[in-house]
Amino acid sequence: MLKCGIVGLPLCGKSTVFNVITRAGAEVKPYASGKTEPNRALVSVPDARFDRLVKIFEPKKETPANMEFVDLAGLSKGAGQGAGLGNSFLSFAAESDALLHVVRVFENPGVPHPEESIDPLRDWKIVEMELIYRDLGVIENRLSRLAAKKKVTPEETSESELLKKMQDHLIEERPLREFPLSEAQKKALSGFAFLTLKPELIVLNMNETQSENDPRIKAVTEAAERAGLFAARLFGSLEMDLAMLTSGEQEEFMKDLGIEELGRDRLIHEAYRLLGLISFFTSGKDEVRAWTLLKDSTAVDAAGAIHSDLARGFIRAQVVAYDDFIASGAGLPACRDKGLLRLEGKEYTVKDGDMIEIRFNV
Ligand SMILES: Nc1nc2c(ncn2[C@@H]2O[C@H](COP(=O)(O)OP(=O)(O)OP(=O)(O)O)[C@@H](O)[C@H]2O)c(=O)[nH]1
Ligand SMILES: [Mg+2]
Repeated sequence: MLKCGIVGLPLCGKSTVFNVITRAGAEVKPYASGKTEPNRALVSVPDARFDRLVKIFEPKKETPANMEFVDLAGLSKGAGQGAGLGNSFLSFAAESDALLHVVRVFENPGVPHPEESIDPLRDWKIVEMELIYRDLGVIENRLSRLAAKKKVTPEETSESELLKKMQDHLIEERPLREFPLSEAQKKALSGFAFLTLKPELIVLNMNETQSENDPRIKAVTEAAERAGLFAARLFGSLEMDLAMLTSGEQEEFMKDLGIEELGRDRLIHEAYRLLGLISFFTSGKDEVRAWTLLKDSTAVDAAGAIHSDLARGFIRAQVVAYDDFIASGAGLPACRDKGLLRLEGKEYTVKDGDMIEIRFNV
């Protein structure tokens, strides 16, 4: 399951955004150990194709795609070099597939700001720097370990050459997202869980009284665009209040305020799209289920998302595109007759909307 970690400065509204996103049917389970574990919750991703498959198969069980959101402690300056509570939470960020970066825009005299003024562009950069420092630390550790080795393999030599280039890049205060890496290199580096390589969605947490023409909002939005990132706007507190109302009350409230779509739905969709996520489906009489993968994942990744046994014993994936399935009258035999039902190998790149059945042997 894909995990999205929520990062940001202390008191920028991370928990508020977490509550906005995870309210409906989401189970917030604080871990037994208490404060040292972040809040986690599952959110189901709305998908019309999934709803249609449920109608067609009438399964005993239906399981929409889920994403896990993890609400982390605030990152203070220096967290990337080991300071503050935020540091231990960076390891939870490292576990995440994607980051939701909350930036405070709202004015609220009752809520202190760690930097003592409202400046979203500055705040965004502070946190980006902490993420950069943390990645730098990971690289330095690895390089000194490699340097201490008596014998290095050719692979290790090329690894340390690459890491040194990445190190120079980070020292220039640039995220690894902007460092040219092939897919194969990214895969080889995945064990390092570099934070600045993760897809990131910025959430500007505003008051409903603030205008999007506010120069501070423009400044951070433009800087994000230059970095290839998107900054979504959200009325954090207002949306959290809305979440407490019944749906009838919600509608009325939204009409009064002239809001068409809940920020929550927009944000989940935005996160899904921007993070480059795709869905594939498994369907039958027992269960119709939607699964989430990162774009460019292979058939083995899909198998592994279902169960590690399926990845280990993978033989073939039987695949039909959702659109083909619907167009042929929603029957697998018809798809087979038309040659739309394919058998794919390990390296097959899964497409959004693929209906997949894994053949395996363990
Ligand atoms: N006016 C206003 N207040 C907000 C908004 N979002 C959050 N707050 C307030 O800011 C305070 C901090 O919000 P949280 O969501 O707890 O912030 P956080 O980032 O999780 O804080 P830490 O986990 O302590 O770092 C709370 O008192 C919120 O009510 C907003 O959009 N508008
Ligand atoms: Mg919090």
